[in-house]
Formats: sequence, structure tokens, C-alpha cells
Amino acid sequence: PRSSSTFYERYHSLEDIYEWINRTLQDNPGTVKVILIVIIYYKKAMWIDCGIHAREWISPAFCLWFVKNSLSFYKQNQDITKILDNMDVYILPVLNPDGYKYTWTMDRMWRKNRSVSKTSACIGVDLNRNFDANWCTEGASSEPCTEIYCGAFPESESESQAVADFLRSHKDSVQIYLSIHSYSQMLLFPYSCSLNEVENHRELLEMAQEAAQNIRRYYRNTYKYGSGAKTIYLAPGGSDDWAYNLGIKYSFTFELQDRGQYGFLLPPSHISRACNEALTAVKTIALKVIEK
Ligand code: ING
Ligand code: ZN
Repeated sequence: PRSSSTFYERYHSLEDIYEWINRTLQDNPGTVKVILIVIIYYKKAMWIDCGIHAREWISPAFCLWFVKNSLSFYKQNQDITKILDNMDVYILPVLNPDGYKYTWTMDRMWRKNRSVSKTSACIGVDLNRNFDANWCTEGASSEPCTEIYCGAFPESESESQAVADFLRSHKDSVQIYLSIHSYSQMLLFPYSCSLNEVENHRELLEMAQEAAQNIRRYYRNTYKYGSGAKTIYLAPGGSDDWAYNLGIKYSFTFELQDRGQYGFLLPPSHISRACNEALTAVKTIALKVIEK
């Protein structure tokens, strides 16, 4: 057994993550750029956001893992090289920084952001119910005290608005949208906000299936896949449905490990496997889009 875990096999506070961003930038001049809230590196583009829900700690850990892996294995690993040679990658490591910070200091199980309501003493909006996709219909709530509060209006929150603004202004280049959550081991695609099938349902299903097969083959782990509404539950206002409707036709939400044993409290010793198998899924999807 290894005596110590690496930086990437631990969870990190918001301050540590911001420090890591600056260090990664300094160590990789010309390859990595920090633009406002996101790291961008390197034609066509892929977007990955992590940490939209505060308590899902494996999600920011995955974004850091992805960047580290990309920078370490560029020109070493064939798949990584092909992806980075063909795509810009936009990474948002912590979409919900206030909520994330709160889970480190006050309440480990906090999900929403920390915005104050005008109409209620309850705090926080579910940022994954705040996007303009059948906003606040069945599967979301207009009650601020619930975990799935949709907010006062679509994009009422600065976090969701910042993401939506960025994607609106980059929609001609961004082909792939990925949002990383936990837990339950699923590869989901639109729609979550409706039971209707999207126009390229079959194509998305095949991509998710291939990704799940690769996870099974290389890591002997099981991921379910399918449209959000049919695979878990109706959930309007999600970022992947909104991005899909914007025109980003390869839009997915990943639910990383585990299937409920530890849930949101996934031990650090599981970070490596959880991230590596998710990386396999990202690579599978990116390579399929590049091959088109
Ligand atoms: N699951 C997601 C949630 O926001 C989801 C499921 C996916 C909803 C895609 C909407 C769109 O409820 C978790 N674990 O947060
Ligand atoms: Zn989530």
C-alpha cells in the first residue's frame, strides 16, 4: 500500500483550489489560461463544469484530475493528445464556490448556492434548477426552503448567468457540454426537463453506452445511461438541457461514484478510481465527436 496520497487524491478547500489554479497557470505558460472564472486551455471546444452542487466533492476533484491528466499525458497518451490537438477545453472547477466553501465550514451536506431570498428566510437556490429549460415546472420547486428551489426567475443567480453568458458567446465553437455531479453512477443526456426524446437521442444513447462499456471493460464498474427524465427523475431547469437547447448537441450530466454506500461522503481513497473511470467516459465521448 502507498504511504501517502498525492495532491489529486485528496479533497481541497476553495482557497487551495484557487491556489492550484494559479500554480497550474504559472507552470504551464502558453498552454493554460485563466479567464475570469474558468480555466481554458488550448478550434472546436469542450466545456466541463464541476461543483454546481456544493456537497458533491468528487466533482471538483474530477476537474482538477482532468487538468492534471491532460497536462501530464499530452504527447504521451494518444487519446489525450488527439483530444487536445482538436479541441479547446474550458474547465470550471467550482461552479458554486459559496456553497462549496459552506460545505467545508458549516454544513457538509449543503447542495444549493448561498443566495439570500427576498421572500423567505431560507437560503440558497438549486443552480441546476435555475436554467431556462421548462424552468420551475414539475421536478423543481418555487419554495425557497426546499433543496430544489428554482430561484426567482431563470438565471436569477450570478453563477448560472455567468455560465449561460459564457456558453451563449461561445456556442459556435463549443460542441460538447459536460456537467459533473455525484452520486449514483450514471451518464445522462437531455432531456431531464421533459419526457420527450431529443432529435439525436439515438446518437447520444450510443455515445453513453460506449462510454459505460469502456468503464465496465477497464474498471469493472457499472454506470447506467439514458435521458435524465427516464433514467432518474423529471428535473427542469438543468444546465445540460439548457445547453442542448442552445445548440450544443453533445450535452451530458455525469453522476460519478458511488451508488450510495458513501454517497456524497466518498472517501479520498476512492478519488483516483472515480476520476479515472469518469475520464474514460469523457475521452470516449470527445473522441466520438472528433471523429464526426
Ligand atoms: N442530480 C441531478 C440533479 O440536479 C439532473 C440530476 C441531471 C437534473 C440533469 C437535471 C439535469 O438533481 C444530482 N445528483 O444533483
Ligand atoms: Zn448534483
